[in-house]
Amino acid sequence: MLRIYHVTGTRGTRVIWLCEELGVEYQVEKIDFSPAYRRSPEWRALNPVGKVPVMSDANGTLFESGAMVQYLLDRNTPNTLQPDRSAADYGLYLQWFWFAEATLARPLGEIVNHGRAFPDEQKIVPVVEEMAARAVDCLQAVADHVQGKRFILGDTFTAADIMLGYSIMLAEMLIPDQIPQNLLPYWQNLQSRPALQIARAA
Ligand SMILES: N[C@@H](CCC(=O)N[C@@H](CS)C(=O)NCC(=O)O)C(=O)O
Repeated sequence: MLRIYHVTGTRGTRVIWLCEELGVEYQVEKIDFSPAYRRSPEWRALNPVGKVPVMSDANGTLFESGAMVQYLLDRNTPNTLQPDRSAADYGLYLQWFWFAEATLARPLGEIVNHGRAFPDEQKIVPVVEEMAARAVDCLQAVADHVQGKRFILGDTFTAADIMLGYSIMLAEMLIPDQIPQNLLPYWQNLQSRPALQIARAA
């Protein structure tokens, strides 16, 4: 059985969303998100850097959400959630898939980390503002690319939308007033998917 170790609202949302879209069976194991538990030997045995999510199956354990998504895509073929490797838009698909976590989620993660590490009076406001500005640049790049399209590759929903969708969800939580207006139709379109609604509630 596929197990997804998860905390509501965190990156395991991507993995649950994908399983729902693909019809893959899974079990959610809710974990204690306290720093103390995430530092415990029990949790570090599953995720050596103390983060979530973790996914396990008969083959072993993974602790990087994009790798989990890619693994599930490759192990559950045929599926329609990634273009064929020979397709013209395969490179574009890879770009947005990776961009979601490597470039867009990075400054957002720094805002979260800064908030956790420094209490209000120690917060360095220009640092947070700089990270927000970097995230907005990324959101704008997504918004510009999806203008006039339903999904990042056009009419076809792919796992790149799942990767991006979670990062946009994170941006909405952290910098709600700075989401570019022309990103909203795409984001609303993603939010209308039942699979995302199930994943957000999990
Ligand atoms: N690149 C990793 C990032 C994992 C990550 O940062 N997870 C967050 C929750 S969504 C976390 O556990 N944060 C706690 C911390 O960094 O202390 C992934 O995509 O799995």
